[in-house]
Amino acid sequence: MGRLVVVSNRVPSSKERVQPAGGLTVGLKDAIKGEPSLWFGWSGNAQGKDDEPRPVIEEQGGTTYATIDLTPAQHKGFYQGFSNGILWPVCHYRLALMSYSREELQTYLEVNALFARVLKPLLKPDDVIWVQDYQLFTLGEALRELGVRNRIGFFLHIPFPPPGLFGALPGAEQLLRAIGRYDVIGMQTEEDARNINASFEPLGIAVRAGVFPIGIDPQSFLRDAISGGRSAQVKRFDQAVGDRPLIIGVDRLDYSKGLPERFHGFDRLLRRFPQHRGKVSFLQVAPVSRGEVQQYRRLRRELDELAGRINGDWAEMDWTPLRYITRAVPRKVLASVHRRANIGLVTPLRDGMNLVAKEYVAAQDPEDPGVLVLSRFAGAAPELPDALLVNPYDPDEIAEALDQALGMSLSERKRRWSRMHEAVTSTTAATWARDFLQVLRGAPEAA
Ligand code: ADQ
Repeated sequence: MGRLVVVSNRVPSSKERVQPAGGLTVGLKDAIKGEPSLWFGWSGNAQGKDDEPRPVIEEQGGTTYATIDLTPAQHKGFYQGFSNGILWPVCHYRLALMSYSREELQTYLEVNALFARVLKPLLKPDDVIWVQDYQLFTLGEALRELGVRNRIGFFLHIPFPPPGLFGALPGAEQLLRAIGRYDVIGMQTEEDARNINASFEPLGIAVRAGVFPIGIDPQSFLRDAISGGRSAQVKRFDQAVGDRPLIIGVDRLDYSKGLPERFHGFDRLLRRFPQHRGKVSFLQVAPVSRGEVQQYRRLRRELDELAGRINGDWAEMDWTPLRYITRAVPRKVLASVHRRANIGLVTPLRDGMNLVAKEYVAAQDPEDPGVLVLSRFAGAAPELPDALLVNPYDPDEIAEALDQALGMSLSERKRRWSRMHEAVTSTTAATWARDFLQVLRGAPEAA
């Protein structure tokens, strides 16, 4: 069997290779374990020179990592500009947040072509190539144009919007034709697959996207949730919260995650259901991400103001309603706070999957599980119908679900949790990678 070649925009740093943080790295680490593999992509360094880059090659844990630096102009146009400032909002159904620039599209195409040129000499004839995510829509086509005949698969971690919405992006047709050159295309949900297939149809693109929902490693998250409880940070937190009910939210600080609406939802809970005042607290961890993009800076200001207002309105001398942290928190600490929390509050306006929802379920104590309040627009929602599903745009609906969760009987909590737990342990990071690679390896060779 040939090697597995993974290509993603960012290659995990040597620390992340040992202790992966996000879903993509966890899932892929599992996939590359025990088979010869190569992982290729950007090093994370944006101070590269203008000459054609030479990849830096490292071996670690049986995998070869090959990385290149980007120049400041490539980083700005390809990564910050076209990927995060244009494709990200469009794919999350937020056309009005896109700031389109033809130059940035050009840089995006150039960096994808550059990836292809640097990768090609590293390939062997029987390798299978698995390309990850929206930064690399056109990499497969660029490889084909260089004469690469290997099987090439593509997985999209974020949503794919309906054809009319994606079609409003200038250059959409060019991107769709490029995506259509992959041998296997994977999406998170049925809805995403329907949307991209409907975009392919009028262009006569024959390939059809399939559904491969990503998951977590539930056993390892549960272990972290249990062992994290012994840390001093968690003990201090437990003391501060006491036996009051706790709501937890964990997200990158991103406008797709519905954070202002969620804060308003918590505010409505306290306004409309006074029995919870002075009791329930809400911990939101939201590490700043993409701080250089204007929309993200604006969101941060909005949340700072809202958090201040909510605490100003409701706090008492001995009770802080909202704890809001914009720094990263160690994974074990987070896992153990998930276990302690009575409610996991996950309300993205749109999300490819949302692994936090699955992590919350995995971390629970089966004898006294908490309740998941989940947006119906998260990719995880169709897999977790036993969560309390809400429309994340409606703070009143969020408040009502929180009130319902706070009053839910132990038997109902157990019933809902055990079905969710079944879903989280049957679709994991490992099954995601295994299922995708099985289809890719079985695909006919490029003509
Ligand atoms: P993200 O948008 O990053 O991922 P998510 O799926 O929730 O969203 O994954 C985030 C990961 O980072 C989780 O494992 C979470 O625990 C971790 N994390 C978040 N905040 C953290 C913090 N403060 N400290 C430590 N860890 C933190 C994208 C898509 C998703 C899709 C994934 C995987 O947007 O929809 O589910 O890829 O495909």
